[in-house]
Amino acid sequence: MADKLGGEGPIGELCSGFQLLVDADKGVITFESLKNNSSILGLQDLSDDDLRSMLREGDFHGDGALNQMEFCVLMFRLSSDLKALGHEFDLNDNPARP
Ligand SMILES: [Ca+2]
Repeated sequence: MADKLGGEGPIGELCSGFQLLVDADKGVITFESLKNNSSILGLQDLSDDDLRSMLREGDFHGDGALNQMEFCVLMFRLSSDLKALGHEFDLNDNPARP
């Protein structure tokens, strides 16, 4: 699945976290699934409020959950924020347009 969405680049890696956090029954990331699986991504130190604001920030449609596209966009934005803080992420290795 992640292969189809993002290939091998950093975007694909960012999106692949979705599979770790998704609520298998609902097919989206909910507050509960995020909280239950947060330790997988090293997010266990985040408070409930932090997790909620993460969901809010990525939730375009206002349903309180993140689908895969919303999660990818959120992760991309968070990684861009990290980049701004001085961490290097190579997000420009997609083939150039013809
Ligand atoms: Ca949503």
